[in-house]
Amino acid sequence: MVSSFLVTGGAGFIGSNFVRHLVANTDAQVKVLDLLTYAGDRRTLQGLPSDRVELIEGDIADAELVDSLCADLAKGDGVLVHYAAESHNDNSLNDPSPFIHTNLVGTYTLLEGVRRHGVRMHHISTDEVYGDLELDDPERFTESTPYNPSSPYSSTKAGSDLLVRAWVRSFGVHATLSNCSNNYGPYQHVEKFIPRQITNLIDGIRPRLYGQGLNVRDWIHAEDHSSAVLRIVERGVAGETYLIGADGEKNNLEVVQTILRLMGRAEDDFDHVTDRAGHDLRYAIDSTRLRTELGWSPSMTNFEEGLAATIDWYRAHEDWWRPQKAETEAKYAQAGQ
Ligand code: NAD
Ligand code: TDX
Repeated sequence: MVSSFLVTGGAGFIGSNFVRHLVANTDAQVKVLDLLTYAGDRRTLQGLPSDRVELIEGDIADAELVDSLCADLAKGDGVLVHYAAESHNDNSLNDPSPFIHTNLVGTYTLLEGVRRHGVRMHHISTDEVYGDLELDDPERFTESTPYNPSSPYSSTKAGSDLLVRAWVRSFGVHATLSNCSNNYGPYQHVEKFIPRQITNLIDGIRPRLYGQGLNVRDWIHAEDHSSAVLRIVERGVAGETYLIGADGEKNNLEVVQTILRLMGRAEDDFDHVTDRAGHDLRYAIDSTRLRTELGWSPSMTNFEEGLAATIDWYRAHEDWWRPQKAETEAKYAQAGQ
């Protein structure tokens, strides 16, 4: 059992879900390193026990800070789990620079910290590094699919994965990697597809579908992503990559129609808007390796139930998302979206 974790990006969407998962399922001490960018919020960690979870506000590219946190981790045989990233494709099309800083320079800085202090690391990545699939492609992404990223976001995530692999091979760093499909659940920023549409409907605005809505995403609940990451930390083989997915392929039109139905609206009550530049057509994960080698399986496999619970969460937590909503919609309006 791991007794201490340093979770980068733990005040963001998936990282904070992982911190909650650790608190509920382990006895570990958790430090969160988070810069609290527009996507991070200390209120996301509210209610967690202060004797187990500590938030350190700082940049993963701050070498001195990272060095001292890695030195602390080394004393307690702790593990660094790296979620921090600039994570939104649309933002990366407007301004790639923070993506270069955090996803590439930040990951490099962490790798040097764990190398210096002999600390274990798990690197969180995305299925987008593999590019996209045709709608009728019978193959899904596997651990051996070649990298072929499309956007500034996915190319910097791909670069961060390659840095981790190089530090494993060249310097013997003890790291594992995972590439997960699209997450949904509580605490996701309102810029992302599902929370944007739910909060639009709460505000009486029609959902906004890019293009024809035929792009396919492979949805997994953030809680299942967390259980998979903990399983990899506990049983994964150093140097290896595991793909995480829950067989949840849906096109965007189906998702919008399900949200509309669950929120009591007509299924055609949405607008088509300007498509995303370079929009990836389809992502799909084959997670056989994680299931057969590490015995993991997802538990929240009923998408409609998970979506209904997520809608309930956004209805009950308007105080959490409201401060970001107007600014986010103003940015989309400027882009014709
Ligand atoms: P998010 O944008 O909600 O959260 C990112 C967090 O990182 C924020 O709290 C932010 O403040 C923090 N951060 C940003 N730059 C930082 C820096 N320089 N130093 C320290 N902290 C910094 O992102 P998310 O959706 O929770 O994604 C988390 C991770 O999971 C990312 O690595 C992302 O690539 C990966 N991922 C996301 C998805 C998805 O569907 N959202 C799917 C697969 C993988
Ligand atoms: O208003 C919208 N309308 C719309 O049709 C928005 C915000 C999005 N979309 C479409 C674009 C995508 O096809 O919905 C799909 C999902 O969009 P996002 O939520 O922006 O996610 P995506 O681009 O698929 O990337 C997500 O999954 C992989 C995360 O944001 C990444 O961090 C992760 O790596």
